[in-house]
Amino acid sequence: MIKTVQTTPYTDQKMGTAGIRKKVTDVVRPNYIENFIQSLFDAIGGVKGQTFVIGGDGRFYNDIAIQKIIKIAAANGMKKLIIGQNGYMSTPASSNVLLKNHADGGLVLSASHNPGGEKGDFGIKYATKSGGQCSSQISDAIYAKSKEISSFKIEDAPDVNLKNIGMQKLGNMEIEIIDPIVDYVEMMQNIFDFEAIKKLFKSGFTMCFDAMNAVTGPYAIRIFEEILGAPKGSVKNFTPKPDFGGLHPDPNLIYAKELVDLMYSDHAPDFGAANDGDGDRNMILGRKFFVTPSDNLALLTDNYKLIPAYKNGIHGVAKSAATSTAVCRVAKALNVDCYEVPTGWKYFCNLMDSKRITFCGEESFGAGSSHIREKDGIWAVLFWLNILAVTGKTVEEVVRDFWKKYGRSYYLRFDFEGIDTTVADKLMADLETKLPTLKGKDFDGYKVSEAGAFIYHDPVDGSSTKNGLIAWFENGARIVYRLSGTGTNGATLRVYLEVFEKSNFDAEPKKMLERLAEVAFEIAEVKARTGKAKADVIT
Ligand code: VG1
Ligand code: CO
Repeated sequence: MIKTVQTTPYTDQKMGTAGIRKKVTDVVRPNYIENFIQSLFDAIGGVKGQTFVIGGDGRFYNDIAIQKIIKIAAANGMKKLIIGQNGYMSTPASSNVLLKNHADGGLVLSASHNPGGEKGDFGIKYATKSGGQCSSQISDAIYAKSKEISSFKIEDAPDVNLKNIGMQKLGNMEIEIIDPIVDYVEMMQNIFDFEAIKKLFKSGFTMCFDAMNAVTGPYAIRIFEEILGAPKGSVKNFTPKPDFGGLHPDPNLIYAKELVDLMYSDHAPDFGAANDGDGDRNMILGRKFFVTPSDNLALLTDNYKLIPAYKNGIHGVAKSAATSTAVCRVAKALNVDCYEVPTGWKYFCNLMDSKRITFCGEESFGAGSSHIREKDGIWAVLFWLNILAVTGKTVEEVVRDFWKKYGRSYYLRFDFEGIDTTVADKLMADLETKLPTLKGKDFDGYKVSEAGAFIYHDPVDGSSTKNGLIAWFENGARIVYRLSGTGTNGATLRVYLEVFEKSNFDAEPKKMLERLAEVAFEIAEVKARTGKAKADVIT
């Protein structure tokens, strides 16, 4: 039975860098999810006769939100939903299922790397039939609808059982519960040399994969332990938990502490990796060695020939503007195009669809390729295992060889969190006016060569997007400033720093970037405006 329920709009249902992200306490307000989903369906012209893929990272409220969405979809005439078992599906797996089934859209219930639990965050990512997250034009249309919504339609029915794989029905809508890992494994087997990696583990190679109590645990157990033969126990924190067991599922040196401590200890395995809440980010470590994400993208690109799926050649590459220039040097050497886009995976999608690029990545621990339209954490881990299996090198040797060939970009990101949004917006606006006036100014050897807003012109759809501000220096150094679009607590100012070294490879990034950091904070008047003398998080 279909009910039409009267509702009043919320004014904050605007998507950020990757979908809508809110505090759980906001999302549990009456009809919050209902309003958002009905606005989404209305904004895209209805979903009658369509097929959608739905999953989530298992965080708190995943189970409640998914039932609401199922019932609203049925009431809006959706033909079919393909749902991950128990309502779980990683972001990359979801993109794969969407593309494989030629579905019309996809929803991933996730706030990605943000903390979970009752006091944490909740979110929803919306992908179109391209397999990638919707453009800002579409999210603007959803936002506009959400501000004028007056009713939603919902099927008045008991909750759907999401445990049993197979077909069922809700009203006229078909529901197929799938094991999303099966399709994901098949895709990975078609990309990488599983036999070579099996041999690597047979020879005694050891690894630790930290799933951070999030969605990739079961994928990692299946792939690394059961199929590839990594010793039992290689995958840690593998049970998805609604609060991620208290972990902050952001795979970096700060939040993946358990893994980092192990990898820097004397009984470290050969290889360490972690994924984030929804499985699209990766962190790679060797014994007492950390691979900077910007280097990671560049390195994977440089080694593409070792991977069966790419050995016959790649199109170009792309990076977000905030990511270091390492991959640009590789692209030049390989004689392929290198694109620079705003932050957010959606900006890579047109480039992949038009076969302009094969690989892309971001400094925020994201890398991926055109096999899907999302970044892919386990893909990056398998890429590394494949490289190590074929070359017989250690992680550190691979990176050092890379630096020898291309030089090293020392890179760090400084986050100033919880800033008043008005203060942050003013800081950025004033900085945008100030930066062009600094051209030619010398800050102790850092001479500004160019400075201003980063504006991306999409070569495929002709749209233009402004994202962040950049200062370039004559010695190759760069500063990028932008405000985060995934936070739920005031504004976060991100300051990204990079210096390039041709031969000095053994310094501490913090030391190498010390002066540039001072310059960056001074130019933006961070302390005077925010009261913060130091960054809250440095990654
Ligand atoms: C952050 C990262 C960005 C990433 C986005 C979504 O965005 O910086 O690179 O694409 O998160 O990733 P922001 O606007 O906070 O800087 V995920 O894994 O959170 O979906
Ligand atoms: Co994520």
